[in-house]
Amino acid sequence: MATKRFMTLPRHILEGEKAHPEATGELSSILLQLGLAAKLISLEVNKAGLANIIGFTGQENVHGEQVKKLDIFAHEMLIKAMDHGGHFCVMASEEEEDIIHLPPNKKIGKYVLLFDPLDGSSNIDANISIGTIFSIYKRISTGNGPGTLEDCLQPGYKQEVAGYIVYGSSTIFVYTTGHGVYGFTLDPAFGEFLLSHDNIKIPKNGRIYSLNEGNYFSWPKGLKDYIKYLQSNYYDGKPYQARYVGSMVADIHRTLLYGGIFIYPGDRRNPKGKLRLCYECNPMAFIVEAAGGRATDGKQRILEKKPEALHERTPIYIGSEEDVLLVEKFLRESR
Ligand code: AHM
Ligand code: MG
Repeated sequence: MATKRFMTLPRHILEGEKAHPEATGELSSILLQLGLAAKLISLEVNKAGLANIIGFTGQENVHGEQVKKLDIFAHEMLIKAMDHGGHFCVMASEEEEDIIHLPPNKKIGKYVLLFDPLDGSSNIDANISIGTIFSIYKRISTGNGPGTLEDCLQPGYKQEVAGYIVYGSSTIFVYTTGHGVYGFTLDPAFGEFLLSHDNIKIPKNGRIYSLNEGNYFSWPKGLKDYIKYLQSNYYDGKPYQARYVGSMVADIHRTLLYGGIFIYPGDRRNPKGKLRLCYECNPMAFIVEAAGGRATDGKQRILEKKPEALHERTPIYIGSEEDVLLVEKFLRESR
């Protein structure tokens, strides 16, 4: 291995591949393309504050050109970056109702790509962190033709790779193949992602809980009891802390590094919560589990849920193992 101090994302991916002689190099090539797309989306996200000057998104800029909304830009950028390598048979995006087929003239491959191009995009105007989330599966349909909806509706434990990119005070690319979670920070001068978070392990428990307390009165009783328990107890001699960005990638990134729990529950008004199983919860659960954490919908492991529909939602309790086990106990006891 090269010295960790100058481990770029491409180098890390290629060295990882060398360590697995059976690897075909396809996943490496996919990850390299995703890294490139991430840089291009990051550049555009960084310009978001200039929207008033160079033209509001969704409207014309001073050059008379149409400026795309950032989430649409990210959606189209990912498709453009990923549809020509010959690796995928089908894709699906949170921004599109149906599965996305490869253009007719492109080679069809054996992988499936699911992504949320720009999660938390309602935060853009306030300069709050947002992110891209992705998941890669192997196709289950037979033959070399286009992939199918069933290819996209696989349970999360079947993911080959999952990752996210957080566009925050810096841009960070985090991915896992299920063995080790690695984070790379984009050096804007150098234009490359450098390994900054080697083999991330989520703490066994943490001091921070993260959820939208505005929905308190609709929560299930077990969740109310759990939060009250945290608020009336101490962690390491100090009160528990509430932190909620309202941008899942940022909230999960913090949870991964500092420990604690992130929750988007089902409640009286929305029994399945808000977050999407295929685009948001499965990839985050795969990453958090690979880092030693836990993710459940309150009754079942997220990664074992069989999606019935592309845009299906699920409650999620995710983070440090002991914290998730404890909330599960509260939920069980109140049923
Ligand atoms: P989006 O996919 O429309 O961007 O919504 C998802 C976002 C998540 O990033 C975040 O965790 C959640 O919505 C916040 O929802 P709420 O404002 O209800 O707390
Ligand atoms: Mg989203």
